Amino acid sequence: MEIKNPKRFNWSGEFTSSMQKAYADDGFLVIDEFVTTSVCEKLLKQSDKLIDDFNVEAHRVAFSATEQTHAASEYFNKSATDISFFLEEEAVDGSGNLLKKKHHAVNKIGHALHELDPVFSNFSYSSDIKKLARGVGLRKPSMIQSMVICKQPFIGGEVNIHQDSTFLYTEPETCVGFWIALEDATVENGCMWAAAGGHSSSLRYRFRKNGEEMEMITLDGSPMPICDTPLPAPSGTLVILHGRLPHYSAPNRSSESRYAYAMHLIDKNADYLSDNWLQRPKTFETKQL
Ligand SMILES: O=C(O)CCC(=O)C(=O)O
Repeated sequence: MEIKNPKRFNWSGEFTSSMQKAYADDGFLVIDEFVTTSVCEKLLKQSDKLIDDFNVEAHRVAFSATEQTHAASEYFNKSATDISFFLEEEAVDGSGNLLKKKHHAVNKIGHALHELDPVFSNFSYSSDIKKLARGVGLRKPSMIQSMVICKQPFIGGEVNIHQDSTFLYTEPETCVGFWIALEDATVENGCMWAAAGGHSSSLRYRFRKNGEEMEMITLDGSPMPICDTPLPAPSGTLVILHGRLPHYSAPNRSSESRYAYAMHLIDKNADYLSDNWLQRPKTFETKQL
């Protein structure tokens, strides 16, 4: 496989025509120094504070209930409307006991940070994010999901190859991911890899509700294109990912964590399907982008 280098841009406050072309050609856009060091530090500090307040014992009890998979899927569904904590697979033993300190055990925090946490909310609804959302073609952008992905040292889990529209499906498809490196993401600590141009191929799967259960249905059984482009991202880099773009990240076996903040947006003009996993009651207040 020929390894490609991503095109890289800088943010001048405008979504330029060359950015538009790169996004249309590749299905991703890498913008260096999009977020200042001090803002990255602020978001990291807030992530740390959220983990400080995370009651890991209550979490353990909930997950050691008799119906383990049921508890896990309830916890996952509920995370649409709160700030939940998911643990690295290698951080817990078979009985749910932590094998690591909690600050080194959390895999991800989500999925409503953009609405519920003042620090993340302030950042997520900034004017630059609004401008970019329009730049990538969302006419009525709506932030639907947010998460901090921790990729802990030594045990940071792999994120399997996927297309984001699999999980946040609209008709027509409009999902776009905004991913920000809060720490340096390198090939060594599990940066993302993408299939350049792979957003032009079909959507392979949908993850959807079927009654009380979730299921992954195949829409097109052909293999995903090969992810030929590593996306190393010094802290502060923004990576925009088209909803159809195949991408993944490898496990982190290095001694450096790789914190990132990811937001997923859709266009409100499209239909957000009622069988998507992430559902919010009408009473849940969402801000306007
Ligand atoms: O941060 C990662 O490793 C993966 C993130 C991702 O796949 C996404 O935001 O869609």
